[in-house]
Amino acid sequence: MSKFITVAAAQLGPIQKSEGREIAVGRMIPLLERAYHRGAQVVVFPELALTTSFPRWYHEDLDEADGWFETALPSPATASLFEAIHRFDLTVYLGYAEIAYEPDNAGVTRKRRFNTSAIIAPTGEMILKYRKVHLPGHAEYAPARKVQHLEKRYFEVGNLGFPVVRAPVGKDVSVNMGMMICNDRRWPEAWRVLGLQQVELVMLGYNTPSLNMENRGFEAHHLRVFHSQLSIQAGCYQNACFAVAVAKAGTEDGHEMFGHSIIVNPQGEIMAQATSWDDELIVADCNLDMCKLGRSTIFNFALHRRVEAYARITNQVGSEAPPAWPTR
Ligand code: CDT
Repeated sequence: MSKFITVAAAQLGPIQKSEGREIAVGRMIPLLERAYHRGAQVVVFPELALTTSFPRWYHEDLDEADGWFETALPSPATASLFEAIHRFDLTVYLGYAEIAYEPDNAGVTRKRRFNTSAIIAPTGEMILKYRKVHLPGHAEYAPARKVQHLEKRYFEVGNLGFPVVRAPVGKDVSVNMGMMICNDRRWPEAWRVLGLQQVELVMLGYNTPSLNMENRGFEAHHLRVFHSQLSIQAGCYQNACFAVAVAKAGTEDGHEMFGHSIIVNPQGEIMAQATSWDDELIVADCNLDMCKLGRSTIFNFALHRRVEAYARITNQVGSEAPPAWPTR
């Protein structure tokens, strides 16, 4: 018998700086309801789904930014979201900014900040937590930029690796689920670590500005979208998994982010794509048995991987120039 699940990408339109969690949650609950009526068992929301994409705003004192972070979930502001998750019997990916009091590498317990996502069970329990590993942007205010991207200021590098969990989804199916957050999708290493754990469903939220300020704001819009989709489609194909990749889209306080949320199958094909830059639900039926083909043939890792040739992947961070020819 085939293993089918129905998944939904719950794209969110813009959340303005002045809008609190009650606005976001008030828009997320109807999306959950629509997902339920369309037969979905899994719903994926974007990165930092409860607030505006706040790393574009500079706070000199980090503690002044605490209002953007969650110290507990559920909280009074998110309780109704968790109730809806329970009411509609859904498994949900939620991206949020997290403050945790926990030991650092030196063993000192202190206030730590992460860009986090969680898979929440229909009971409201947290099935799995992930903290973003690939933090883009910069740590200090950059006057030359039209848009700041201060993730390196507000967040520490995630310390949970790329975990995968097998958990029930709906009534009769268990699914190997893993997570990424935004910039992670551009890194094949992240996909492969998930693939090595036989991930079947990658859930991924993003907030991607339409302007590439690393390139003084210039990069054709279609290329911004192309690179996002290329990365996700390649990741799914090369690791024989599905992905639900979900944007926060539209113009937040004058700053544009592209949408194009997609659901991708293990062949790398786009099964569904959002067409607005607003709140929008897209749904796809996924036959998890499709993951078996790639995993047992061209990407049979046990048979074909050659780790002895990959040492540079984990021993080296930056690239090195090759030797010039002739070498004598
Ligand atoms: N949120 C996030 O990770 N966005 C990055 C672009 C940041 S531009 C400095 C992304 O890869 O989409």
